[in-house]
Amino acid sequence: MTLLQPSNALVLWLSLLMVPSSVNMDKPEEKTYSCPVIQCSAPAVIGLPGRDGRDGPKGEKGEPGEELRGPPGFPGKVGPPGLKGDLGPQGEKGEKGERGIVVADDLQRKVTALETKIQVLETELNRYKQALILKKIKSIGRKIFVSTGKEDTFANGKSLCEKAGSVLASPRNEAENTAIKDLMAPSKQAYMGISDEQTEGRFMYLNGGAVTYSNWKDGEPNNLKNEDCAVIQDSGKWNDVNCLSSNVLIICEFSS
Ligand code: MAN
Ligand code: CA
Repeated sequence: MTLLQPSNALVLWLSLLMVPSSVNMDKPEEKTYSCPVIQCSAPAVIGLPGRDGRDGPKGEKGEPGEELRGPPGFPGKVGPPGLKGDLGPQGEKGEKGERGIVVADDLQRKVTALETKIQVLETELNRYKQALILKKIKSIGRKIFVSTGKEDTFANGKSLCEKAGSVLASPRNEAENTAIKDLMAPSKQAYMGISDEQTEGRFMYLNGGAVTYSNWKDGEPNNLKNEDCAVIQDSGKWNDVNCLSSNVLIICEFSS
C-alpha cells in the first residue's frame, strides 16, 4: 500500500468537503457524510440552507369547487300557446232530465197555432177562388183554367200561355170540359192544347201522349181543307179547324 503524499491528501480532503454543497443545492437538509476511501477524522458538519430552487412544473387541474347558487332571476316572457291536446275521455252520464213534458206542451202549442193559420189561409183562398170566377178563371180539382179574353191563332195562343208558365187548356174529362165551356162567352169557340199535326187523324196532347178524353161533334174531326188544330165550341162539342184561324179564344191551364 502506497501512502499519499501530504499535498495530494490535502487536495482530496478539500474536494470531499465541497461535494455536499454542489450535489444538494435544491434541497438543503441536514446530512452526514462518511468517507468510503479514507477514514475521516471528524464527523461532517451541517451546511447552511441553500438558495430557493426554480418553480416546478404546473400541477394537474384540481376538483371542481362547490357551487354557490344565486337568487332566482325575474320570470321570462310568456311563450306561444302549445298544441291542442287530445280529446278527453267521455264524461259521465248526466242526471235524468225533467223537461220532457214541457217540450211536448210547447210542441203542441206550435202545432195548434199552425193549424189555426192553415184554417185562416184556406178561408182566404176560397174567397179568392169565388172572386176569380167573376174574372174568367175556373178552378177544378188541381187545375185552374184562365181565359185571356183574347182571340188569336193557335201558335200565338200557345206562346201566350207558355209565357205565363202554363199551356193551352185541354180538358181530360167531362167536368174540365164543362169548366172550359163556361169560361168562353162571349166567344163561340176556344183552342185546346191538342193537335194531329204529326199524324193525321191521331190527336195528341202538346206535351205528348194520345188524347184519352174527347167530345167531338158529330161528323168531326173531318180535316176539312187541312185542319190539324181543335176547338171547343160554346156547346161543349169539339171541331177540328185550321191552325191559322184567328177568331178563336185563348184559354190557358195551370196545374199543380
Ligand atoms: C166549317 C169548319 C169545319 C167544319 C165544318 C162543319 O167548315 O168549321 O171545321 O168541319 O164547318 O160543317
Ligand atoms: Ca172540322
